[in-house]
Amino acid sequence: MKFSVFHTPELTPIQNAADCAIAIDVLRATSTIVTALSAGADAVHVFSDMEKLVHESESVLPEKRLRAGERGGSKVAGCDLGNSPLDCTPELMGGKQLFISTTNGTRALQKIQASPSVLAAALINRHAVVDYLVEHQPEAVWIVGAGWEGSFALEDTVCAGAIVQSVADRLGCSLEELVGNDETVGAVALYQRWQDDLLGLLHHASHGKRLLRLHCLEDLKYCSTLDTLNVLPIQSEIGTLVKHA
Ligand code: 3SL
Repeated sequence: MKFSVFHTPELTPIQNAADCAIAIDVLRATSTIVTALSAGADAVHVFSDMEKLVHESESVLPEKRLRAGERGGSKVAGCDLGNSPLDCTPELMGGKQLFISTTNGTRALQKIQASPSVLAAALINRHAVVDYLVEHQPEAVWIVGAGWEGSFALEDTVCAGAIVQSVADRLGCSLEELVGNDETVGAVALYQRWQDDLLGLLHHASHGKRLLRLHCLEDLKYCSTLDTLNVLPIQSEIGTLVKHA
């Protein structure tokens, strides 16, 4: 296995060369997708475009669907919910199709959708992602951070580092054997520095600060916790994620 980390969708090569590609948006899209599937959503459909989301979701009965939309951290008017994982309760999600569009996270997923295997990762499901990688051992693994509007995001990079470090630990191999680009070395170094204070790191992150201004401290706490949900979102068809069996 060789890991290549890309900090943003914009920095990800156009020509897909990954056997397995992983999108990360710790704050908060992939944390929300993991939580929605854990809470019983049947599937999550991702869109970068709100109009397309509304149009496509019309094909599902209103009582069977939920629309989630976020721009700039806030809920999009007219949607059932925004992008907080804390809203994804079993009562709300059970048996529903979730249609979601967010500022950056859904774009990261779209960027890698042509890969043979597409996963969504966050700190909360790091363990489930690592289990999959250790079992399947794909040759080239790309990890794409959502970032924020084209810029680097600390929280996505630290999660990439947490995944690579854990794979090295599980396989008992050196990091050198797993590293495919310099960004991967940086991601692991970031994780090694902050692994015992991930919430502290999220307080330094520009998007963490943005969410704190929007009174989302509980979201930061939730999203900074490692390995709490044993759920792996995997793409079943282009743009649709389901719980890996
Ligand atoms: O950028 C995104 O896709 C979102 O996850 C941003 S937010 O955390 O919902 O503000």
